[in-house]
Amino acid sequence: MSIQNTVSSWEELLETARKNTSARRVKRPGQSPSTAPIPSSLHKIPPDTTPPVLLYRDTNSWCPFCERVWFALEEKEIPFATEFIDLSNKPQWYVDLVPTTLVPAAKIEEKLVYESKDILLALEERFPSPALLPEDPEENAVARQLVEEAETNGFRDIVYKFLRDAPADAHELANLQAAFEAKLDELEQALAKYPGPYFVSTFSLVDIMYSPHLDRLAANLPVYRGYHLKGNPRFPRINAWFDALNQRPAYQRVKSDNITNNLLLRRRWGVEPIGNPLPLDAVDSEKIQYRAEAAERLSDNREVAIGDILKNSGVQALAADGDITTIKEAVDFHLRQLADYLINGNGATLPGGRTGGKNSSIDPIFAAVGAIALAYVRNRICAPRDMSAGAATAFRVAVDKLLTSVY
Ligand SMILES: N[C@@H](CCC(=O)N[C@@H](CS)C(=O)NCC(=O)O)C(=O)O
Repeated sequence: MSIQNTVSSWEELLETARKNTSARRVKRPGQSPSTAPIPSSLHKIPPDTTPPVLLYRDTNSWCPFCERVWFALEEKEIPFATEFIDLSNKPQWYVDLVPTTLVPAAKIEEKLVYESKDILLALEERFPSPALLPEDPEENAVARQLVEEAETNGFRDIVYKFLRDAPADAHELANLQAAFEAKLDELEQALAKYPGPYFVSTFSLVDIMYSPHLDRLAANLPVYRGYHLKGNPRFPRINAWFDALNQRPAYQRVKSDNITNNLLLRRRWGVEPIGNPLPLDAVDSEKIQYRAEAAERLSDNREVAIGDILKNSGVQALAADGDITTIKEAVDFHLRQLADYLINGNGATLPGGRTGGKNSSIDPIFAAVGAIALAYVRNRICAPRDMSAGAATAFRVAVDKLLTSVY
């Protein structure tokens, strides 16, 4: 049997994947990012009309402040367009346009607004329904105050100091931890003031202000500080708040996943892990819509994925006489096997390597290329830049499974 015939073709894989998920993205040939999400509300305006909001955000979807604005746009179902700004090489027009030169910024019906908090308030003013601030005037004032305080109460400074600073000794680390816990105690108390899991009696901009930061902390503290926020009995309300947030479809669209957060802290901020990454979320990885979304993304964007692996993973070093034809074939095969496993392989016996069977010989170069390609994409996938957090989790779980059968 030829290699190509042992798993389905890309066309077959894409077709099956699309039958199992409605998730689609726009392709951006030759640009970064190579695909972009389609706002869930875009169908509300006629095709080819300009949406009322233009969001300027970071290319990698790592920016927690951009996440706030995206979260609100999705909650309020406001149609919007996105302009991606490369923060490592900001275009001069952006620097000229936005006084702080930071992302996010937005044009709301042509009016420029910057600073995530101010964008949230401006969106609320222009698109009041569904409301993300309470209707009751008293509670509305409390919520507005909490939104302001989220920027001024020292929360970010204190929590990220504990996460990112390299303390001189155990005493200093203990001080950073104590300051961090005291700050979270304040949030815990704030969450107790109104009935229900949120900061006020309904989901609001206050939750949006805190969510990207608390999510990153919950993912990274166990790995970088050996400290657990999720399941910590000191913070029952924060934990109930996480659970409530996770029920919101808009949050599922915009949030990142634990592994992306873990990798980002090491690569972008140079923080050294002291523990292993969190275990992958088994629930998300088993859901067919996430598995299909991951397979759809991989199949639809395969050319970019394969090109990236060939260029950046190190597999080129295995090419005999510099000829990458067989290397490319091996990468292509293993990625198709991954897409196939995502769609068809939940719980099934693993397919085995290229040859299989105990009397057949394994081609070690073919297997090595497969192992490199799979390990590389596992840590390359970034949620939600490339796919939703649920799909990225399903993707990584499937890769881990396949890596057990490469040789
Ligand atoms: N206070 C700002 C903070 C925005 C911010 O720090 N954005 C970062 C990305 S996470 C940025 O634009 N960095 C680029 C730079 O510092 O030049 C807000 O809430 O919008």
